[in-house]
Amino acid sequence: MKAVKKMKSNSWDVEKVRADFPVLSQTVNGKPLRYLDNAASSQVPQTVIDRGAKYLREEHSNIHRGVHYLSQHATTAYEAAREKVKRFINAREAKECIFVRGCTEGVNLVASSYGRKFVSEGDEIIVSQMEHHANIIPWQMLAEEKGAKLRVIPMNERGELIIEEYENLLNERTKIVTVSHVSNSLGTVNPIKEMIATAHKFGVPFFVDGAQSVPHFPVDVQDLDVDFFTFSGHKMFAPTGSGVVYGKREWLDKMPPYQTGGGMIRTVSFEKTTFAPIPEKFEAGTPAIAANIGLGAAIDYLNSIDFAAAARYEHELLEYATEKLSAIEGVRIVGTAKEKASVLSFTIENVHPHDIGTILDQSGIAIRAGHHCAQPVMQFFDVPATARASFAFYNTREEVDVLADAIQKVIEVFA
Ligand code: C6P
Repeated sequence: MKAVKKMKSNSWDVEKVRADFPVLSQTVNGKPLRYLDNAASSQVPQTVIDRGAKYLREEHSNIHRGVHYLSQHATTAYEAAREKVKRFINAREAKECIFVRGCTEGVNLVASSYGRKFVSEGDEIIVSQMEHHANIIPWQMLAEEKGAKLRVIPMNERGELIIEEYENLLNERTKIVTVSHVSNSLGTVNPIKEMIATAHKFGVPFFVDGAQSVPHFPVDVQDLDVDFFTFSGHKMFAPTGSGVVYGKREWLDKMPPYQTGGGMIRTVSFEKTTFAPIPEKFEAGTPAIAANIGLGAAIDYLNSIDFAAAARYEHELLEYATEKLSAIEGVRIVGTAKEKASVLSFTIENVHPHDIGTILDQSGIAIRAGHHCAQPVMQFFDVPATARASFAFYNTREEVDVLADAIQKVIEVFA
């Protein structure tokens, strides 16, 4: 095994951080687990596990409904988590942060609710060529339903959006632009602040799919001036079933409910129903209480570790991995944008990505292989699938070395 070089970010103590994540210390197939599938789901620190367990053991009850002790206690914990989200993304107010099951539900909520109110026949919706299916299909269905048109921002061979083409797509028929902050299949970090400013010149709101950005660097929704922003808890060290869609109040107040039922009304009669204000208007039914309290605990965790230093460390790790894999003959890196985060997609000549994933698993290395729910990206690069290593701040150079050695062995096996 190659020697582990010292990281440039000497402020980051990766071994100390790894000790916070119990899952990382196990062996898989007789080898130490090398968890490099963070873009699919990141791991959960002990503090988040403990917070979820405490809720289930001592506080479990429904929220916003009961006058009894437990219900009030759970409601307070749930709303405290919302406050943490507000501070984490720097929303103007906590009420602009709506809890959802995850990013997919966040996109569906806005496409359905904003779309019902503001999109009509002949209107246009701009998406990008590198979107996850979750940020394509809800808009595509909306367009079909309304007789509107989907316009697509193309990308170049490096996997970067062609900004001049984006500017040409904007016009008086554009009703919304929706782009991922970071591509899950390529790792490209899109220049969304500039793109948002351009859309606003046309009076057009901007939706950002932040599933792959929020876990990797600080995000400030006011600084971005973004109209809607969504992310999933399970990719940012929180449990599955947690997530947020942020929206500016000026939009959310005007939008109709997404789902209806208990917890989101002011009055109901058989003649007419009136709705609660935000955020309740968008939170019908009993939510994922334990998961979202866990999301609050994950934010506490990120606040406790110097997240900015974590982001710098992780970025250096990605650069190191890119260098190592690029040096292996037969490996093609898919997605070579100048600005990237976390994700390293690659193919190996004459080896199907699923075989790469299966062979690496035998060495305890967890990566993802497939189309990553981004088939238009695969079509653009003319590959059926890619293998994808994706990093978090608890990964190490040694893990990258083990990955590179294992890839070399795959190549030798198929030679
Ligand atoms: N990407 C991946 O392995 P959900 O499933 O709702 O938590 O997130 C959907 C989603 C939306 N946008 C982007 C950019 C994403 O990366 C994802 C989830 C996982 O890449 C599962 S396909």
